[in-house]
Amino acid sequence: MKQTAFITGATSGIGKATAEIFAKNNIRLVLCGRRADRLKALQTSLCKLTDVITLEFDVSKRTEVKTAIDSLPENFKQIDILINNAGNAHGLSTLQDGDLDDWDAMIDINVKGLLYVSKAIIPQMTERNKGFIVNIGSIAAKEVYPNGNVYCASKHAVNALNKAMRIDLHKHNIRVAAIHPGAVETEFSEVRFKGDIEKAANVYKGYKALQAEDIADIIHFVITRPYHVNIEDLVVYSTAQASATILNKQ
Ligand code: NDP
Ligand code: 8X3
Repeated sequence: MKQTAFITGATSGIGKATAEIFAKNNIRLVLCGRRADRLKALQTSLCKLTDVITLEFDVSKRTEVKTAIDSLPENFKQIDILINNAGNAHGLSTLQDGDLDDWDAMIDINVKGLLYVSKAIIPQMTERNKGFIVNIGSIAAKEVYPNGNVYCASKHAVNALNKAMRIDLHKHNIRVAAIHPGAVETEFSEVRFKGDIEKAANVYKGYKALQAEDIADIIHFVITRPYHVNIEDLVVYSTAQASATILNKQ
């Protein structure tokens, strides 16, 4: 029987690339995000390869999450693979100069959003004693770098929740994995710098950054190991990066 994956943040970057590799490998897809036009476009291109449905909701809005997941048609209610990927950084400044709305957004989306989606999907996994949850953390989940403060805190929380899921769910035969990328060239920096394209582009200049497809490929590797194998935690850098702050820029 074909597996079904539920991917948050499928409209861009890592989530979109994951949807594409999953579709090529015959995995049925529930694609989520707030931008309906992008969800539609992705559905139109991937439905040639696999069954695809889309859910437009904001992960940080509790009732939206529940209503969207409850609305899944009967033949899409069994989720075999949950990819908790939706997330972003908002701003890059010292704590004393931080913007409270940015802090709320990062904590609400990266932490509470991941929890709301997981809480809605886990019960059908524990009931079946089967499932896979992949949490997209970050090198910011492992290190705190200058001006990263609240984003790093939100990703440290993802790291903690990944461990908590392992502890709580392994007895239900559910696999849980976290992938922690260094810099990946996506829309991430455009969001962090609030649409300042030039500032965002600078982040990826002077070296070959990871691409969304590199992470998608690793996610696909992780979910296709034999069922008794659980890769719990992976840090992935480009060859040019050695820590959150050490980059071999030319
Ligand atoms: P992108 O900005 O390209 O993609 C972010 C995705 O998250 C979009 O699809 C966006 O969809 C979705 N999203 C954001 N906020 C919400 C929300 N409130 N509700 C629902 N969906 C939301 O960035 P990446 O692909 O790079 O980021 C994916 C994940 O990888 C994030 O968790 C990020 O923290 C993490 N990461 C990124 C790294 C990088 O350097 N790029 C490195 C390490 C980790 P929409 O706007 O349509 O809602
Ligand atoms: C994204 C990578 O180093 O900008 O999580 O925090 S970094």
